[in-house]
Amino acid sequence: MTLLRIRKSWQLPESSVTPESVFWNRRRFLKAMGAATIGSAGLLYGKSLTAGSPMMDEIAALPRIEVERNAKYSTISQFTKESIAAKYNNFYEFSRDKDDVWEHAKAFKPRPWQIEVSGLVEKPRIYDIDDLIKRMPLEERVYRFRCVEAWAMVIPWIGFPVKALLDDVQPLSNAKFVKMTTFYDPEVAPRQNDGLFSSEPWPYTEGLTIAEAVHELSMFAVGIYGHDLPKQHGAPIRLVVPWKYGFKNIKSIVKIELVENQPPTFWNTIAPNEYGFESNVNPQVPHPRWSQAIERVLGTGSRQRTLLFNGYADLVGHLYQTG
Ligand SMILES: Nc1nc2c(c(=O)[nH]1)N[C@H]1C(S)=C(S)[C@@H](COP(=O)(O)O)O[C@H]1N2
Ligand SMILES: [Mo]
Repeated sequence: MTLLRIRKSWQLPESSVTPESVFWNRRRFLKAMGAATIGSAGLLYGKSLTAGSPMMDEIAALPRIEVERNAKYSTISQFTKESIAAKYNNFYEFSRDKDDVWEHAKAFKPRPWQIEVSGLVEKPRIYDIDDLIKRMPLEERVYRFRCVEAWAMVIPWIGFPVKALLDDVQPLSNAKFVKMTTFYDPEVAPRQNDGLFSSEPWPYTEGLTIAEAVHELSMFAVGIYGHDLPKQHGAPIRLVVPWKYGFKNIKSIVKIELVENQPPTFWNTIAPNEYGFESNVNPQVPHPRWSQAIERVLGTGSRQRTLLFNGYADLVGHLYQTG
């Protein structure tokens, strides 16, 4: 297979990634400068990556978040350039293309924002997003990300474990699944109501088993690359489950429900044979229309072998052992 340039796991070519040292030097610099000047320094940081890009200008204006990186979950030292990740989005509420989601999301307002956590819990609650963020233990984690369409990237997320939120509401013993729902507002997300695909069950929903949800890798992200989530990545809060295909990582969540039965989900409802509820990354289980054995690394010309559970088999494998 001479077509494929298989690299050792996640050794990306220099041209396509921001070396960690550059990122961290900038952030230490920001921290040293103190809160008062972080805004303008943040602008510099964004602009220096892609000067003159309107999309990066928007990102540079987002509030910065200063948190520690959790080394246990951040074993990859180089990640995808932000200017690439922020312009290659799946967010069907706004567009079926990837490079213009950020433009179509202009009318979308991620503040004020509330999240309802309810269903089979001891203490149902409605959180204001900023209260929730203050309450939860924020940290940074550099995770692999793998879309079912066979492209991959590496992202520095900022967020907190799903388990921390569930502990706050105390699931009842008969709760078996966590169902999550995206906002529904066709006025700002016209694709939710364009009638083109009557089979699309808006709003977008996803779900996990309780065991998956409380797994140490599962997190709710509220930031990325050292700042608030841009709209195209699912502001103000989205799920990140790095061993599953991208579509499980539901964006812009307004409701989290603990339920007894496996909930219907967006893609599983549209095409159950193509998008299973579990949908763990697995090179040996092809999508019905393409192989999953090889993945394309965003922003590089290179391809590499897909890893079982997207490289997290040592951490999640026990969840799926049978017999
Ligand atoms: N609400 C909602 N969440 C969503 C999607 C979507 O269309 N709507 N797309 C999913 C898919 S297919 C992928 S690959 C990831 C992409 O996340 P990113 O754009 O932040 O990389 O979001 C997932 N979450
Ligand atoms: Mo995806």
